[in-house]
Amino acid sequence: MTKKTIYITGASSGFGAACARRFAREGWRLVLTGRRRGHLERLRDELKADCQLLVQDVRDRERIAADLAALPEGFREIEVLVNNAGLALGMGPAPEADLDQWETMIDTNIKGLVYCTRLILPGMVARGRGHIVNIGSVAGNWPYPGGNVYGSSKAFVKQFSLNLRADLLGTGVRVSNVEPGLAETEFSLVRFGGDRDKADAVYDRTQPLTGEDIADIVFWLVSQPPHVNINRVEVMPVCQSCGPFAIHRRA
Ligand code: NDP
Ligand code: 8X3
Repeated sequence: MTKKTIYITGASSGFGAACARRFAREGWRLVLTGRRRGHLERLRDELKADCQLLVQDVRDRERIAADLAALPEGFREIEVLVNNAGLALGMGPAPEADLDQWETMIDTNIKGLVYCTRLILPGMVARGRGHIVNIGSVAGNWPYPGGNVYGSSKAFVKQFSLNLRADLLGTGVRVSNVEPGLAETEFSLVRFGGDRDKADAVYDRTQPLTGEDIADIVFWLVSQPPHVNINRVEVMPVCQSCGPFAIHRRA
């Protein structure tokens, strides 16, 4: 049987690396992208799978297009795109936020995801099959203090996923949005600018989701029969829930 190809953005750590491990175990061919060459190379050596690395920034649309065009035969027919690359930067209130950080989140979480989708989608449509799995977040569904632009970028990802489904009606191409809550990856370390204590405090005395939990969900989505499209999956660890609305009371 011919191997199927999965293209995973942000495969150098966290959910992306876990998805790479899961699909490699299932015998898939992999295209793994990210900026950190060393991380990707170590993962490739570990996986011992049919694997192409694209060391690239999802914000660089020309580079993505050129890298896609240069993929060797056998890796070009992408069956599944996991739009996973993304980040949160900072968690301060909007009036004090750093505009550069806001711009980086918009450029990565929204524009990067849109570029990969637009560049890979036509091949899927031409073949009459394919699956785009976007990694959204509970932050796109529920507001929280300091979630400002990060949460809004994930709300975009949710609506873009649903709108893609509308556009892709009749093509055979599936779209799903995975919306995780608290999960332990490098996410918090990145969010807090490398501050290990702050990052560890996020997961202190909790049992968060893991990259493997998310990879299992992605694999399950993709393994559904071709006539089944799971539109959205929102998932939290049991230790996480929703809070009440906040009410400011006069002194
Ligand atoms: P990690 O920080 O562990 O992984 C993020 C990945 O994104 C890395 O591989 C990183 O690769 C890649 N990435 C970031 N910026 C760019 C860029 N400009 N170009 C290419 N790749 C980039 O975090 P997670 O695994 O947790 O995050 C994966 C996704 O899951 C993100 O979209 C995140 O928003 C989302 N998410 C995370 C949750 C969590 O609590 N952990 C919960 C809900 C959603 P590199 O640095 O090598 O470029
Ligand atoms: C990551 C989950 O709650 O930290 O998307 O925003 S949260």
